[in-house]
Amino acid sequence: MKVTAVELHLLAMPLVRPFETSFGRQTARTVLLVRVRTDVGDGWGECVAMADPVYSSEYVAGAEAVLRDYLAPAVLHADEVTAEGFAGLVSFVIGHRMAKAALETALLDAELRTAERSFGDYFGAVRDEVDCGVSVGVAPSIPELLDEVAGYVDEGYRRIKLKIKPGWDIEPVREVRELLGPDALLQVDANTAYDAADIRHLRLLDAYELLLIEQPFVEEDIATHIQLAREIETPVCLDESILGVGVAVDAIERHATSIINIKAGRVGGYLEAVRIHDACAELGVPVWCGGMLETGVGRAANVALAALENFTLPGDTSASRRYFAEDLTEPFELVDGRLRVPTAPGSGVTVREELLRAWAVRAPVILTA
Ligand code: SMG
Ligand code: MG
Repeated sequence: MKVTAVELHLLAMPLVRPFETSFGRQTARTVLLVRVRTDVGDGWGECVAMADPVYSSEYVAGAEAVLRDYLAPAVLHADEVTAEGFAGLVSFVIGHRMAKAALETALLDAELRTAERSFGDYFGAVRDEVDCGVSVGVAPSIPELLDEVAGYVDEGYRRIKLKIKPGWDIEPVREVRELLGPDALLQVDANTAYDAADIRHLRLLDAYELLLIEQPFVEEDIATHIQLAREIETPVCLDESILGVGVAVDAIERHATSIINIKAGRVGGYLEAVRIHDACAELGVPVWCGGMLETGVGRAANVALAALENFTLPGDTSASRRYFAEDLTEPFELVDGRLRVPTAPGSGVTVREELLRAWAVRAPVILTA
C-alpha cells in the first residue's frame, strides 16, 4: 500500500485512581496515537511509551520526535509499504521500539481492515476469550490495598499482580495472600527496584506461593536474575529486559527467566511479539501478555495477542474501567474474568472521534510526503 499521511495525536486521559509503581505515581495517561492514511484505508496504532522515561528509556515526546523525524518520513517516501516490511524499512533507526511498534500496528490495522481479517486471525489466535489479571499499584496503606484487591476479586479477575518495592513487599504480599486464600493466582512486579544485595530478602517471598516475581533487577542485569533464579523457588519472569526474540531465547537458555511477559510495544511490535511467543513455545516457556495502561486501541491488539496458544497465564489485560471512566473506543468489559477477542477486521475497535478531539492536548501533527 501507499501511505499518504501519518498523523500523531496526543491525548491526556484521567485515570480512575492513581497508579503507583516502584518508579513513581501517575494520575493521568498521556497517550500518543498514530493514524496512517493509505490508498487502501486508514489504520490506528497506540504508542505505549509513558510521559516520562521511567519504565524504559522511551517516553512520549521522544517517541513523537522519532516518529516525526525518522519513522513517518521513511514510510511516506516509500512507494510500497507493508506491515511485514516495516521493520526492515526503519532498521536504520536504533532502538525506539515503542515508537516503531505504534506505526507498525497502524500499518497492520490498515492492511487487515482492507483484507477484512482480524488481528487475532492474523496472529494465530486459538481462543475467542482470554483470562484476565489485574495489576495493583503500591497503596497508601495495607487496609487500602486489601480494599482495592477485594474489589477486583469481586469484579472477577482471575489473577492479582502486586507492585512491590523495598519497604512494600513481604507484608503486603502476606496480607493479600491471606485475603485471597491459598489457591488464588498471585504474582509480584518490582520494576527493577532491587539489587543483588536483596536476594536473601526476596527469598522470603517463597513462603507465599507466588506464580512469579517479575523483573526485580535493572534491564541490563541478566546475571543477577540468573543468581536469583538459582536461589529462589518462586519463578523469575522478565519484562523490561526482553527487548526482542534474541534476548528472550538467550535469557531462557541462561536460566535467567522461566516465564516471559510479552509487551508488543517493548519489543518493537506485534510481529516480534508473535516471534517471541513462538520461540518460547518451542522452549516450553509459558508467556503472558503485559499491559501499559492502554486505551481500547492498544487493548484490542493485546487481547488478540493473548489469544495465542502459549499465553497460558492470565495477562495484564484488564477491563477498560480498571483505568478509564470512559474509553476511547467501545469499552472492554470483563465477563466471568475474561475479555472477548475482537473479531471485526483489523483491531476490531473504532476510535471515537469526538473523544479524540475532546481529550486532545494539541492539534494533531499531520505529516505528508
Ligand atoms: O496495563 O494494567 C496495565 C499495566 C500493567 O503493571 C503494569 N505494567 O511493568 O508490567 C509493568 C507495568 C508497566 C507500566 S507501569 C506505568
Ligand atoms: Mg512489569
